[in-house]
Amino acid sequence: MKLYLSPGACSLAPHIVLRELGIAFEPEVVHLATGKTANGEDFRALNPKGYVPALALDDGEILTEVSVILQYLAAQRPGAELLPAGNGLEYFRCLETLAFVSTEIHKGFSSLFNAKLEPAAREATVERVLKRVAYLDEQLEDRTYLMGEAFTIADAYLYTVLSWAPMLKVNLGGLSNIARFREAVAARPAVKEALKAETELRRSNS
Ligand SMILES: N[C@@H](CCC(=O)N[C@@H](CS)C(=O)NCC(=O)O)C(=O)O
Repeated sequence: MKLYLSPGACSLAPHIVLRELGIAFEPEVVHLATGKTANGEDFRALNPKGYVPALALDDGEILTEVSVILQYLAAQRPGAELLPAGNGLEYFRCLETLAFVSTEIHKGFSSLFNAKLEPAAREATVERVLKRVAYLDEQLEDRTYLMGEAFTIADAYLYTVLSWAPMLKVNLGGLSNIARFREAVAARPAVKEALKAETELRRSNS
């Protein structure tokens, strides 16, 4: 497999999950501004959406959308249970959380990257995103990870998007369960490896 990524972007979530699952993959940096990959490939020809992440499967198929790539990866190693097994409520709870992170938090943060956002709209967006993050802070009151004591794909996703908070000047101070969650995720060996690899990829591709 090949993961098309941009260091520090939402592609960090599948990057973490690939390492959590021990799946062999090749990282390929995409220069989003030019649409070229580090190898000089035309990224938009591979993925007309033009954004990362994109996962190239061994048969040449390209899979996109963070939440779907994460589910695909979890399905490759069902025994690892990064997505609760079966068709029970736990499975749907995890998908519910994944959708919440994607549509309420990822998309909220994404709009703050828009330099043309007017101050009032920015303020309203920050307020809305913080309300959503505060909801997760409450959920995390009695647990280490979003679904309980087991790390899941939803945690990799939430950790990734929350890592943008300082850069976007979103103050997560006061959300103590979120702070504990971020520390717990950051301490995982696969997460440390992914962050180290992305730092090196950023350096070697700048
Ligand atoms: N709906 C997509 C959004 C992906 C996305 O927002 N990617 C950002 C990086 S986090 C990106 O590549 N932006 C550049 C662009 O849109 O051209 C998903 O969930 O995967």
